[in-house]
Amino acid sequence: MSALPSTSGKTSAAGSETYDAVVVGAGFAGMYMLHRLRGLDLSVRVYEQGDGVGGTWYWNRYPGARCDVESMQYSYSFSEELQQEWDWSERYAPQPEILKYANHVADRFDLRRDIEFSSRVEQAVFDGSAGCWSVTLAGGKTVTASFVILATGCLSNARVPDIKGLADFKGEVYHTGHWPHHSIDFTGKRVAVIGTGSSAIQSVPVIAEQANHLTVFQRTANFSIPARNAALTAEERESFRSRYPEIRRFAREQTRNGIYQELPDRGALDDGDNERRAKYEERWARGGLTFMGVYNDLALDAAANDTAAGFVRQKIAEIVRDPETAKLLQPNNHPIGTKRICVDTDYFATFNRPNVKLVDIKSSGIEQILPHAVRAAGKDYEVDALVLATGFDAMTGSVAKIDIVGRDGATLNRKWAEGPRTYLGLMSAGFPNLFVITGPGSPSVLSNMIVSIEQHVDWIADCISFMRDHGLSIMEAERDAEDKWVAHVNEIAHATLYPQANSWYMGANIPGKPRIFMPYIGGVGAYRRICNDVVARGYEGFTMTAAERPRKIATL
Ligand code: NA7
Repeated sequence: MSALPSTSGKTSAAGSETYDAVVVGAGFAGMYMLHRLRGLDLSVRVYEQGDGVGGTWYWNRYPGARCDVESMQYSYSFSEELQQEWDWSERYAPQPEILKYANHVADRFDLRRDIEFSSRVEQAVFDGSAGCWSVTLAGGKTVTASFVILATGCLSNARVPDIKGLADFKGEVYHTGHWPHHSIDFTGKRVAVIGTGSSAIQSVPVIAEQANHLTVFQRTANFSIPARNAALTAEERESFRSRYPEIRRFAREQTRNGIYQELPDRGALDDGDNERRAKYEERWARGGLTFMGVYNDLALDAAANDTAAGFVRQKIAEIVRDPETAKLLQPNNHPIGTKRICVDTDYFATFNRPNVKLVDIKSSGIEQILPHAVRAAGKDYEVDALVLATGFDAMTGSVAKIDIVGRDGATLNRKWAEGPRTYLGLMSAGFPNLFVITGPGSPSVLSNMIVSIEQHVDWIADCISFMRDHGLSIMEAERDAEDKWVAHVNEIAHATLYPQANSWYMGANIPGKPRIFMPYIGGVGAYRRICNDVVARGYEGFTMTAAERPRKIATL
């Protein structure tokens, strides 16, 4: 437990609350950021729009919701006691257990006293002369802070598609990313799921077991690998715990995606057909995201990628009995892995159930929602409930909802209108003392998020500590450094197959959003070294100054 003194902010002469830092969001990023900044004795206020901690795991309560990274690795590493004491029950923890873990962390480190729940940040305005931010909450309250840290999450702005007639539907409507907190019972009902991304792939098998009838509307077929979820044994947990220092270090420093695994040393075409097939079979039997780690060129070489894609398509054909449905479920318009690969439990087999139907809407989409039906592919499908598994305005959506005004009245939304521009995914030029955790231009969603969150939080906390120690109060990304970083992020993305898919990585799921590959694809190990080198070279590419009217951190 933390033995730190209360870090409540002080009230200024003008009557507004003043903090060293405001953190937006109390998910895994916001909670750890609070913990680290408190450790520096800074006054911190966290604003969270939900009424509890957990972020993604607070909102995504749909049936079957689980993390696609294994529990023993999808967990904080900053506290040795925490990682030794917390018992994960399954290989992939279900959402309620991850939420319980988030709540445990909040209690264990006494975080709640500095978090204001049900508080949405609407605006943040930088005051150049005072060298601080004014942060305004829904409801009108304004506080000031030296630093603003956006821990707003990458998949937190649920997208309800603009489908004709949706508002006229008379039955129940749910979005997977905004699921109600009470339990939903589909027993005896006719349910429609729109979308076949990860959220649908996890929820479809569970909903199918409950519903009288389930219709799944598919615009794009997706690749999915069996999770092979199972209860974790005490021995398995112990095997991780005893090797945690090595596992965490390897995941952070040596891997691309922040997941401890053996690293491939050859390409798919370096093996003959039989050998390659045996390797894919072994990974398929093992299950999970590491399927893509079998060879080192699956994201780079179309012919290599085809071998893995073909293998998965064949598996789908073997599982799904109706040949027409099997064909529709076989992805054929993007290389495997270029849309986030899914991890499932019995997704494809669910289409063998007599109460489940797949409807292909590739060519004309959902035509209309009627009061009691979905009209698509020239037919009306009568339903009692609609599940929108239609995804998120990813990476930038939650940032864009805040009106962020930097130097000289420039807004972040205007600056990012043609695509997000950051230096290292951490800061954007013209917006001093504003940090983004796992922002666009960092590995972020291409990685085990907790690894990337911890790296960013530590970097930001160390940076603020450095500034305090050196009497500096304003930090800003240099435009030139930012331009070079944006060019680098683009260049390496376009050396891969990723931009070939209409993915949310590319902003392609949101009409009108610029098509830019948003995350940094260089890998968490390489990225960490770049960030560390920037620090070693005196925060190269950032300008750090004392303010015109210096404000000393922690003694405001
Ligand atoms: P995703 O992966 O963005 O999936 C959304 C799905 O919804 C996808 O199949 C979309 O088809 C479909 N979609 C979106 N809009 C429509 C409309 N208007 N009509 C029909 N179908 C539509 O979101 P998820 O929540 O499943 O997963 C997000 C991430 O969370 C996931 O990658 C994991 O990292 C965890 P499309 O592919 O765009 O044709």
